[in-house]
Amino acid sequence: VADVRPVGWLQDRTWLRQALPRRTPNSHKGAHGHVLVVAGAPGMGGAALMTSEMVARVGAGKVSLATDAAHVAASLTRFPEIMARGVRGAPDLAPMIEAANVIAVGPGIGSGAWGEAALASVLSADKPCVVDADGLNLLVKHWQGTRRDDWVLTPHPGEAARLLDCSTAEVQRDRRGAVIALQRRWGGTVVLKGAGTLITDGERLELCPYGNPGMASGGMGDALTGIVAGLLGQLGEPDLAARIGVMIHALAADAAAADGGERGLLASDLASYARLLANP
Ligand code: NPW
Ligand code: AMP
Ligand code: MG
Repeated sequence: VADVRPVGWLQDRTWLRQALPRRTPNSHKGAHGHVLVVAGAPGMGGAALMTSEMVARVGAGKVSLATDAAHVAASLTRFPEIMARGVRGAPDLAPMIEAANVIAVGPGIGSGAWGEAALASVLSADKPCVVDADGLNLLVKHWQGTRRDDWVLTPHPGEAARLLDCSTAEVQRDRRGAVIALQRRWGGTVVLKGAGTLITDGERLELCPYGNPGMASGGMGDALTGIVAGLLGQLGEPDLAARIGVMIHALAADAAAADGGERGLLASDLASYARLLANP
């Protein structure tokens, strides 16, 4: 793995315009990815809504949400564009997985039977995916030894410690070593979150110099998962989606904090800024 490179390229609009080209005049929703979000066990409906909103706001053509039935009405009220369905188990989920080309799994799925069954269905489908939050905790429990090229894992330092079987303090003492170790152990692209987020696919290692402590609030990570999955649906390249997604997320938070301050910054506040940044 090369040395950490600070990323300056997001402000290079030419580069970003090439990476996120304008839609052609005759483009249609089928050409921009159908992302399935699997999120929100009982009590965690907010995680499901924040993740799926961001998928839509960075431009995915279609967004489906598989969640606990109790969250469907709230989702339809807030985001009628999102196809939300209450799922009880694998038979409900299978057709939704089949219809999607990218899956985001984990925010608020809990560590119970619902989350376990949902993650098993997603991983058996062999589609590019973003795994976050409780999805990562379940990897530790049931999928030791699994490596995939086509997933993006987005642990915060606590989740990273569980994935590496060490303490959060050890992860934070050597974040570069930790993200490299995570990638070697689990494969794919790994995003180690927290101030100075690191991203590696095993070859390139990048540091996000943006973001602010206002982001230390519930739901921020769920928003990132949605942004990365929405970009993955359009770009098809996990590493590129992760790198651009992390930068859009952090820069959106910086813009929102510049407008209203860091204290009280909400994950939902990022949506309109993320949309602007996704249209370079
Ligand atoms: P410590 O205490 O330092 O050892 P958890 P969660 C550490 C859902 N949500 N720097 C720290 O560990 C999520 O999607 C739903 C250093 C901390 O105590 C998940 O599915 C919401 N350490 C689920 O809740 C909104 C850091 O990790 C521990 C760190 C549980 O997720 C909220 C916490 O991690 C939430 O998103 C850092 N930067 N960051 C909703 N509205 O529905 C974290 N740690 O135990 O995995 O709990 O992250 O809250
Ligand atoms: P999560 O802990 O999963 O909700 O994710 C929190 C998100 O906010 C991650 O993308 C972190 O990188 C970001 N974040 C949290 N605290 C900070 C901070 N102090 N500076 C920059 N980014 C942060
Ligand atoms: Mg999280």
